[in-house]
Amino acid sequence: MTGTEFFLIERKHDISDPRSAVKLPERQTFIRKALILPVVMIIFLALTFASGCSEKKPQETYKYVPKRYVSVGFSQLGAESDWRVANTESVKRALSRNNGFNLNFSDAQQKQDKQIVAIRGFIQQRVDMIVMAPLMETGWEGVLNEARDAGIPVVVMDRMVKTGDDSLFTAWVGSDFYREGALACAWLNKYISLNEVSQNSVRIVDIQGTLGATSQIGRTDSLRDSCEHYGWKLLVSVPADYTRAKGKEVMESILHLYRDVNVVYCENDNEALGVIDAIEEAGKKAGTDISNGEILIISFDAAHSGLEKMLEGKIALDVECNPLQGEAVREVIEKIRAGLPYQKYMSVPETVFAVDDSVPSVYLGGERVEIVPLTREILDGREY
Ligand code: GYE
Repeated sequence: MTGTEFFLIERKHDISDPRSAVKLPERQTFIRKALILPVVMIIFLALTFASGCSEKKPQETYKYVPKRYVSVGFSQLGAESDWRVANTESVKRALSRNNGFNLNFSDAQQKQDKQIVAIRGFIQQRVDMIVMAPLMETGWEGVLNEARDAGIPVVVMDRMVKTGDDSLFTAWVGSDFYREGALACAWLNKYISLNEVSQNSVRIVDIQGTLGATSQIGRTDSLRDSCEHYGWKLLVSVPADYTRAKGKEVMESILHLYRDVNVVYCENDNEALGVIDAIEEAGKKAGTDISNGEILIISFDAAHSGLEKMLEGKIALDVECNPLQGEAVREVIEKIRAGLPYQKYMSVPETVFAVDDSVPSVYLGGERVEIVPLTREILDGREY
């Protein structure tokens, strides 16, 4: 008799008469035997199922695998200017989640100690990479050494860090600030010659950026060199922290102290806006006719707000400093992580805009640089 038959007989008895003719010991044997089969079947089915699962495993292409984002700590120095805001947005766009990044952003509000605390925080979080736009050049050795000890590469953006050891940072993306200043001065030299203004009648003031920032150092240095070279009179250099409010405040005092100023060299657009406010409030005019009392304004950044003032005739020259550095930063990060060769120092392309077309180009160290007369169409087509 097979197990199956036993089972069927027992079931028969059970159904017809629960207290059936089968005696108790026999009945227990029946029950025990009858239980064997389902237990064996359950074990068999379980084993078959389990082995079936393990056979399928390699084909499971749909299994959920959490995406690995590259974690980046981004220490931005502040939000002092239109340039800075555009720069922050550019980095946020490039290092977005869609592009595979997990960005941790920190704004240091123009304070170096805040920036150092933020970078230390990124090191503690063990981020994959650090991007920093340093407030000033000096004072970074300590924290950069800490990043290096933790094995975290650092990409410096915009301004530079000055350390005794360039291997403390992995790459830099930014602009040549001395060159920007030299372009502005080369244009001014040609412009005043064309307008038959003698070089030694130029009385210029320098509204500097944040002291100790690479952009300030480069732009200030090239103005000083050019003043010496062309014989322009540099009346005074005053820092205004790259802000409109400070630019206005500083220019108000300058207008009291130096009544014959005829050129203002503003180290960024926001300062230039403040300078224009002060000039107009003093009943003077920002323009290009310096022989007739107008004050000629030179600026840097070519932000939308600055170029609008150029279309109104109030800024004569604006040397672009391109804040859209996010994509270059992303590229270099990806190369570093992939172990591919990359350029350690990278600059972004920049244009020089002028209020009119009288100077079509200038020469700098043998290189011809085009000067673009600004139009509404050009301005409306710009990204920032
Ligand atoms: O010109 C200014 C900003 O370092 C290039 O900083 C940057 C400068 C920029 O606040 O607007």
